[in-house]
Amino acid sequence: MAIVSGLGASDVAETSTSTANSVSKSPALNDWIAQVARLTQPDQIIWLDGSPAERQRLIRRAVEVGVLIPLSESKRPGSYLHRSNPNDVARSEEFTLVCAPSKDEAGPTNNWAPPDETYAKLSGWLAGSMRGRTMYVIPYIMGPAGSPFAKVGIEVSDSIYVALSMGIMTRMGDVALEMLGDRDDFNRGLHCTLDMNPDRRLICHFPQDNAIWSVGSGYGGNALLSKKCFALRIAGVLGRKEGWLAEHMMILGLQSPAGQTTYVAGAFPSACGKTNLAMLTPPAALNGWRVFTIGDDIAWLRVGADGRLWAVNPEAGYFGVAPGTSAKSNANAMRMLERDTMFTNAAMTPDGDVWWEGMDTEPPPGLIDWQGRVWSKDSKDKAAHPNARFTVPMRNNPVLSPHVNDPRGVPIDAIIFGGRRAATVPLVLESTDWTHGVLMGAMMGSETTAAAVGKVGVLRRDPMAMLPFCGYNMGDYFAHWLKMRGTVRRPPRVFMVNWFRKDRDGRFVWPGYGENLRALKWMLDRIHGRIGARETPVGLVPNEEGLDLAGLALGADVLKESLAVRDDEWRVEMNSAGEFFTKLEPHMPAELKERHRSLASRLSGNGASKRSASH
Ligand code: OXD
Ligand code: MN
Repeated sequence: MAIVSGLGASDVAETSTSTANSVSKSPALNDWIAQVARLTQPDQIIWLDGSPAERQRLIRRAVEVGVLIPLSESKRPGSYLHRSNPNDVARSEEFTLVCAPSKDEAGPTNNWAPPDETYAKLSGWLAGSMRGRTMYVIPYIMGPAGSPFAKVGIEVSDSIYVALSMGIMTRMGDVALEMLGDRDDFNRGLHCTLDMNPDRRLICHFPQDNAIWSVGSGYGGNALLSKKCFALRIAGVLGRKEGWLAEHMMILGLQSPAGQTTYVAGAFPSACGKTNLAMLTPPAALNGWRVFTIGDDIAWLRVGADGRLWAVNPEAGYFGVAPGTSAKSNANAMRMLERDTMFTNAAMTPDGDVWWEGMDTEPPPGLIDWQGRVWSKDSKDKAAHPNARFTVPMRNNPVLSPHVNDPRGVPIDAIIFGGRRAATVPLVLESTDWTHGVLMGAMMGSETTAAAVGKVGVLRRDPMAMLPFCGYNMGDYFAHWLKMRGTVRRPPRVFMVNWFRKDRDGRFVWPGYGENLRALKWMLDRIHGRIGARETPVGLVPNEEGLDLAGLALGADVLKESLAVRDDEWRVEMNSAGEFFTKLEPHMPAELKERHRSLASRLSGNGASKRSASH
């Protein structure tokens, strides 16, 4: 039998210290666990069953060893605070590798290293790395159990924090072993924190082996291998092979006052408000409308028998950004976080609650910052880390969709692409057909956030919000999107949105949050053919009377600015996207280049005849 994980017998030493308390019916899984144990030599092996009693045992242990700090039972029942190593607070894109057989398969947007060399190097680091530690075997399902979308992964980890987080974020335990049965088609995820040294930190993907080896970090996006590593980078490769899409998208259901629900999937880069959008509270003037959450971060999309695109959220919990979450920005999230939540790198109040910047409450005296130091308003550092997170089961969400566990998923009528853009991109822009929609996604740019290590606020091209998560050549990824048009007979409409446009004084033009419903409502009106639009060289925008602004005191100039499409700004945008596309050669699809050229030629100053801007 081929050794799929790349753990060869020669890489491993015999160990007699490991004891397993369970085995699965899958010989391939049992062999793989034995191999990992021989390499890493844990003191004990615990197969997680996913039961509530087991969770309580793990929590007790995590508290004993100081990994979790219990919060006040009266203020945050069932909730805990975790303080990470200060060198390990965000995704490490520079240490994230796609170890496909060739560099060309990984493409120019990924860091690449040869698979054999990488397996050998990591095997060296991992040899004996779990001595004195417990190895948790974490079986999990991505997607609703029994769904044709669902896939099994097994993560092996030396981190109790990872084990507990995976119990929230996935359908974890015996349910996954049952689904796997005696088969061998599971994702093999090997995670070890080693000594948390950034010099020995690497998150490596081997798509050809359906395997991930992640070492040296305990941070969510690096260490919860179900999430970015499997459900996006590896699943993207599987999706290309099998004819579906794995995307960095939230999914929401928008119910009209008449009770009709339309499902929308939206790609936004990390920390750009996907969770807030997916849980949106409609403004008072639009009561009667309701938003229901299917997912807040990842969508797996397949073509249904009806020719529509159907989506599931493969996850079972949310790993969201805490700072900025408040009763005003996301009241549903504040309710969701009232209990049974793990917080990471939030500040702690003297009475055992959590606090973060943007919570819209005064920081209490005696606040303890995310590193455990006493904090005061005069402190120059933030009390909570800007990428402080909550990990919470989706069942806590007061607006969870009743269809979240539907094995068929939900039918998607609109896809939205949104970045964090101070200029150029209007509040909402509609594409004219699928190719144009794919181009909108491919042209996405966004200002960087604290979700990844590095400078914040720098504009970078982030196609479909997948720059850090596309597990293969980005040009081939665009081609896969174009090809989907062949099977999606009833494709969703595609829109671009921007909640983050700023005026000359640096203030946000559009009020955002719940008011974003107005843009969603316009999309629905467009989809159902109820309303016209204004044509611009780069797509369709609302007529000034097209947006429902009931109850919103928005000046005419503000509305105009929100919807403005300026040729000079778009010339810069087109050039910047064009430069990015050139980097993807020779994999950049001709059809997309052609559409990019033809849109650019419509902009004034680019040689084309000036078009009428009104319809
Ligand atoms: C996330 C991210 O954690 O995108 O979802 O970084
Ligand atoms: Mn994300």
